[in-house]
Amino acid sequence: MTVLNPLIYQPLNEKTAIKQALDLKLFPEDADLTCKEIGDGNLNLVFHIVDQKHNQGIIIKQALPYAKVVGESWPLTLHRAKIEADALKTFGQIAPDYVPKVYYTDDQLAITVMEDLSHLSIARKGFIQGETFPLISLHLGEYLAKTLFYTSDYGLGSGAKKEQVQKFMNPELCKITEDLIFTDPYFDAETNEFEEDMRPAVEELWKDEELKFHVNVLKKIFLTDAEVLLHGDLHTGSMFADNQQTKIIDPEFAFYGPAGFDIGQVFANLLFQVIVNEKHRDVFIQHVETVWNVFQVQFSQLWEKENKEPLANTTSFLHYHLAKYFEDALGYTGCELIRRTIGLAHVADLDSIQDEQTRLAAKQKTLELGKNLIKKRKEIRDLSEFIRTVKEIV
Ligand code: SR1
Ligand code: MG
Repeated sequence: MTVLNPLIYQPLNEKTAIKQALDLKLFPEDADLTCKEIGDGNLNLVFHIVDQKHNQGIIIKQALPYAKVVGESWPLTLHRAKIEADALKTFGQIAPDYVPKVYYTDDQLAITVMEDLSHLSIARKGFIQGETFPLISLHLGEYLAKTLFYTSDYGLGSGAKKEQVQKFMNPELCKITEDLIFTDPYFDAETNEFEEDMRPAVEELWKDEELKFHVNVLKKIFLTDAEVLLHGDLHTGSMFADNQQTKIIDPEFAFYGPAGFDIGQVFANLLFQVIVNEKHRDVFIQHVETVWNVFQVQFSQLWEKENKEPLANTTSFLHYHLAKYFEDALGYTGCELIRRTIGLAHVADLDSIQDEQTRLAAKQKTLELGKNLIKKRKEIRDLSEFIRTVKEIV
């Protein structure tokens, strides 16, 4: 339940956001500040403040006490702003090249003031406009290897890791994921959204007992396997990129969960482009391959060099982990493909397709691929089998 102190918390507007920036002395005294609210996500306000005189900017992100995508009828904890700020700081220490700098945080106001990344594009928007961001998969593989290793029992030591598990308890945001990814798409829930023409495929999915069993297993792993500190919402709308740089933003869903969840969300959101982007299909298949290959190599190096558990440092135990992460990742890839197609919070990769037949055909494929990956994740034993499964359906 969200408890607000109205004397302290106030949603900012473009004027008060500028005042906040001035009070914090984040700009020179002679700055000429303009501010625009640019938040286009599902939950928060985002103010872009620019000093036109010195051509410098900052971002002030503020959590709203409700989910913006639905409205005030869906109250949501402001504590997520602290989780996000703490996660940005943790990930920023581990993988500084890939995380925006945090300049200031205020838990009461639920604000995080951070680096202006407006020279980059949101990866999803860039992809839809025809960009491929050639280095993004290498960067994502490295980001995943570092964040998932250094926050684990093996990278941190079990005592320090337990302190982190406690710090990143995030029950309200986890519940959103539990409902929207693992529950609602599998029955006739009010939150679901799909075209009437999709109904036969959706009703078939609701009746698929084998699929629902596997989704329950994946949900159970999500609920109980506190392996690593996850970003928790690692889709391509949470990434800024250009041809040289990648920055990962928005970790308000961060919590200790199964490593395969972040990897699976990355796979799924690249696979939307594999499905819809005929021109660059091979590039996006390569992106999926690179994410896993780079992750695997770098995670293995960290495992061998930095492992805090002497007895755990064996090749067979490393392979046990990589196999588990891969299997889980395939399952979570499938869950993300399905929820973004028929659940709440769709993706523009699919919904911006103007031609109805093309759009519906793409959605049939995301559902088909999603179901296959969830059910067959134990049989798909390596990357080449994964890519073969993708190609068979696409
Ligand atoms: C009510 S929040 C809906 C979705 O937006 C966020 O970005 C997460 O993906 C969440 O599931
Ligand atoms: Mg987000």
